[in-house]
Amino acid sequence: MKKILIVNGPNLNFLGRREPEIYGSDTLCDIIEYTKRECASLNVEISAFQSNHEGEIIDMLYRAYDESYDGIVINAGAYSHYSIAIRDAISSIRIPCVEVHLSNIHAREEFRHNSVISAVCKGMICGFGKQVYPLGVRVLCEI
Ligand code: CA2
Repeated sequence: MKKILIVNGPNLNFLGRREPEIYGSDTLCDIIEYTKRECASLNVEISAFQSNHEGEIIDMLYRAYDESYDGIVINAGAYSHYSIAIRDAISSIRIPCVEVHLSNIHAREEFRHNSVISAVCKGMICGFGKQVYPLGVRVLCEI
C-alpha cells in the first residue's frame, strides 16, 4: 500500500469561511475527507498536514522522508510563489511531489502566475477546485 501525504500551506485552514467564489465552500477537513472517499478504491493510505508556518512545512517534508512516504500532494498556498526554502526541501527529499492549487493561478493576479516549486515537482494541477487533490493522489499512485 502506498503512503501519500497531503501538505497544505498558509491560510488554507480558513477554507469554506471566506472567498467561496474563488476557493469553494468546503472546509479543508471536508476536502481531505472527499479526497479519501474519492481514492478509497486505490491501494493508498492518505495522511494530511496543514501549517501556516514555512519552517513547519519544511520539517514535515523531512518527516515524510524519514517515514518513507511514497508521494506528496502539496498546496503550498502563497509560499508556492516565493519560498525557495520549500523548493529546496522538496528537491532534497526526492519523494515524487505533485503541486496543486484550487484556483487557476494563471487566471489570477500576475504575482500568482509563477510558482517556484513547480520545477521540482512532477507536475502541477490547478483550477479544478477540490478535485485537484484526488487527481494529485491518483497521479502519484500511477508513477
Ligand atoms: O488556489 C490555491 O489553492 C492557492 O494555493 C491558494 C492560496 C493562494 O495564495 C495561492 O496563490 C493559490 C491562498 C489560500 C487562501 O485561502 C483562503 C481561504 C479562505 C479565505 C481566504 C483565503
